[in-house]
Amino acid sequence: QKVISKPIFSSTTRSIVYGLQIEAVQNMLDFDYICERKTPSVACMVYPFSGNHFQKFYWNTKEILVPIYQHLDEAIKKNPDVDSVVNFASSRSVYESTLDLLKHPQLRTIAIIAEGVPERYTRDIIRRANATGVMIIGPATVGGIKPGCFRVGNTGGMLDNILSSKLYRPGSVAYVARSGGMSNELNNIVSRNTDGVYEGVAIGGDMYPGSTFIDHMLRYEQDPDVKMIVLLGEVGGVEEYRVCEAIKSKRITKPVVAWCIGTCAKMFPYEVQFGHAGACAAGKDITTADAKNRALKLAGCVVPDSFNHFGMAIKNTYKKLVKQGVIMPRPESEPPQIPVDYSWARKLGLIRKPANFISTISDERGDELVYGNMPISDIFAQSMGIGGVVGLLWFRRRLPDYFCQFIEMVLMLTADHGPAVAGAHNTIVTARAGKDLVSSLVSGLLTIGPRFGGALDGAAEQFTWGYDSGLSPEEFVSAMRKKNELILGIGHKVKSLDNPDSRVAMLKKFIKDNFKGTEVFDYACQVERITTKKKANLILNVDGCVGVAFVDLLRSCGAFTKEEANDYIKMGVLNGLFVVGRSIGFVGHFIDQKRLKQGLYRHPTEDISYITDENLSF
Ligand code: Q5B
Repeated sequence: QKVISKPIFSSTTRSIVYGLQIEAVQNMLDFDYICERKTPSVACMVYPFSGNHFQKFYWNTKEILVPIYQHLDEAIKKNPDVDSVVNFASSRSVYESTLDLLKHPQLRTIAIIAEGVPERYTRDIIRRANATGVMIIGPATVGGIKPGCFRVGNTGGMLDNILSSKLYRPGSVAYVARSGGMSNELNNIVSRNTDGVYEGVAIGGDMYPGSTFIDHMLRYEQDPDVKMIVLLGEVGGVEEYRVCEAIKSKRITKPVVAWCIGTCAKMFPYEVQFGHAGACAAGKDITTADAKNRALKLAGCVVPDSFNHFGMAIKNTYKKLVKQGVIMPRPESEPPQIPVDYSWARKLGLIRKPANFISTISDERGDELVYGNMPISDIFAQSMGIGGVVGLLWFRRRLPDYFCQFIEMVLMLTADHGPAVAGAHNTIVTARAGKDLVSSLVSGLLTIGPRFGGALDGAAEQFTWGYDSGLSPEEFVSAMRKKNELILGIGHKVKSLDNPDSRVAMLKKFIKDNFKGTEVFDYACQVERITTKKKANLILNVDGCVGVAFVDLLRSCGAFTKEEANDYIKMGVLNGLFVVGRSIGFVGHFIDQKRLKQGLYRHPTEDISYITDENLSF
């Protein structure tokens, strides 16, 4: 048995939280604030798996930094005012960490939260702690709470619970129970029937708790501010008998209201193991809840007939003490308000805020990723392919099969056009300058524009304008000439009537074989007949062919209204097809250069015409 008669927590208690329990620390700091503590009860945290750093917490609305130390020794050295630890280490590591904590005489109270700590380890911890007079609370507990002073981790639950049970200011009733659930119940019962909780400890549900009912009740007996004691025991173990002995030997003289839960065990035809490891009578009559309730009553405790009357028993005892003048109820004061965390308030539906972003194409929040309105498993089940995915993510709708096939055809045909084209060249030069994949890819993509690969949107717009304005192909060509503008989608550096672009031939065939309407495409082909008369390379190129075909697709496939089709043309989405397709090739060129271990590229000077100021004249 421990002989710790002094209070273990006060309004100046400072603690170390062992483990990266951010939420629990915030809960402790919120509790401190509503208790009107001057300093935070958490001095620092210890987390062996990261270097020293700071963690941000709220102190009411202000933000404060709490240090996190990698090594306990340093945390102790830097915080000489700390005497308590809330140890959140897991059942696997709690033994070692607690032995480490016990090496520091500065630490007087250690709460062990972990469940499932092997009994031989707990017993060794108890032996060592008893030898040095250290109070152990737990394992398998939330810890304890002392209103106005200190809260162990999450004891007392959410802030609204703390407020409704008035745990922000001390009352006159001290209790001891087994677990967090039981102590929460007591916080509620005590606050409804008395002037409130003075201190409450949950010793934990294991067979061998680090401190027992009697350890805390003897402390309460010594504390002049505790006017009555509440004990909530349970079936299993003999700890309650030690309380009986202490009452009989007058080591406990304050009124005790007690109850052992688990009286229903007798209704079962077999031995019942309740939720806690120690909550089992194990075939011994004296460890049943009924036997212990009888013994507690015999010893002089107020023991009700059933748990239903527990609150009333507490109330009557409290009232008697008030009548006797032992307890003088104090006027209530309002606790300071703690702002609700944004995420929590949102969850409760207390606040609303306009979103900074709106997004309509995908949603990753549920069990399954959704593109458009379609879970990705359906996309695979229906073999929608990359064309179907583009349809969902770009246009938010399911496109007809031939539309999807056309998209895939474009991506495949534009995937690469050799190392000589502007974009591939840039990617290669960048890769050879030692840059990474993304930099090399981006340097290639940045060349895509009205002259190279990025003429799809311009072509779509120009040809649609000509067609919709009712201009004949001849009138269109001369209108463009008058405007001094090149016709986008017309012309190629190497392809011509004599050296036709097979990609364009394939596209033309697909368009004619599958599209429901080909008006703008046909119009562009008529323009091509005129431009190629001027020069054989002024063909309808790959950009132009895809651009105009897409206008026809949008207008005739039945999946878009005319307005939607026109909007997409104006929006400039079609170059995206070339960007996506050609990215495949650029990545290939990057890999190729790296694989071939190509060094830095320097352009040969003989290939540059150096022009001096003297002969630079117009
Ligand atoms: N003229 C493509 O020019 C090129 C004219 C024109 C009216 C035109 C040029 C052009 C529009 C942009 C375009 C996409 C720069 C091309 C692509 C992907 C690629 C690339 C690859 C791949 C070629 C000679 C005479 C001049 C000009 C006149 C030229 N274009 N008139 N409309 N569009 N096209 N880009 O051969 O009287 O002699 O002064 O800008 O659609 O990028 O493989 O390389 O997959 O990677 O250098 O296929 O056509 O011709 O500039 O010497 O002009 O024709 O006004 O007339 P060139 P220039 P004049 S596909």
